[in-house]
Amino acid sequence: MPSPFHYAALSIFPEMFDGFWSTGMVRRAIMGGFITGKAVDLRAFAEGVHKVTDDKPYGGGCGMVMKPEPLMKGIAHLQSEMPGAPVIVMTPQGQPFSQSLAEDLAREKGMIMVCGRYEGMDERACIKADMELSIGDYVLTGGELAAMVVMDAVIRLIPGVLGGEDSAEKESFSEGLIEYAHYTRPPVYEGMEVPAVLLSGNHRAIDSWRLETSLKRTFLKRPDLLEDRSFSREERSILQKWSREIARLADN
Ligand code: 6GU
Repeated sequence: MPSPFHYAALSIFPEMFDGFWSTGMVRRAIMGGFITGKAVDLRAFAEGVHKVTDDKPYGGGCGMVMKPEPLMKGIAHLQSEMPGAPVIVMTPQGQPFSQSLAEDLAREKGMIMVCGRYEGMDERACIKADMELSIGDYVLTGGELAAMVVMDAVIRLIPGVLGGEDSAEKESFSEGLIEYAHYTRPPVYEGMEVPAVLLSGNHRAIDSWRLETSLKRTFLKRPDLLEDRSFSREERSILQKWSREIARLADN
């Protein structure tokens, strides 16, 4: 058994992570000894009776700023527990998160997720960051949900976690196409039939039907994903078949 990967979040709302650690595949990854996960209360690193983690911005303006000292102490504490783990600051100004970044991060021995709140963190605490990440162009009330999104995408890629070894790899965005359509029993539901090829037992025919529907769905729903794709021979021949079919219809 290889040693587990360690995931930690630094937050003023550590309880937000309770459901994340205790549910589904992340729970199984922890139970199976593949990973450890914890959320650490930023307030534990704050000074004084009131354990204040935020303060008014210099220069005025509305909103509050996260004080640098608790962030620095919290990060240093987690780094001493998890040597070598990258410090990832969650902020809407960060680099856009993607499947390819998830694949890179799944090779690290763990991650320290720093979750900002309020209007942001004191700039001087950001120097500790190895990476700043955003999960998209919209503003959340804090980095916690974003940190869970990133950890979720990374943890499912850790060898052994998914069970079916290659099942994470095979899926849509890693291959650059939208996933093919899935069906399970019953064979007819409210008059809608499962495509016959899936019941045929012909695995070559099933694979090529899946590739064709995957390509079709991508072409219709996310044509941008096909723009820079280097198509396989089989994909190219599917596109040429469509092209002939469309030309035939247009010539009618
Ligand atoms: Cl990482 N944080 C916040 N507060 N909002 C976001 C985000 C992060 N990513 C997208 N929106």
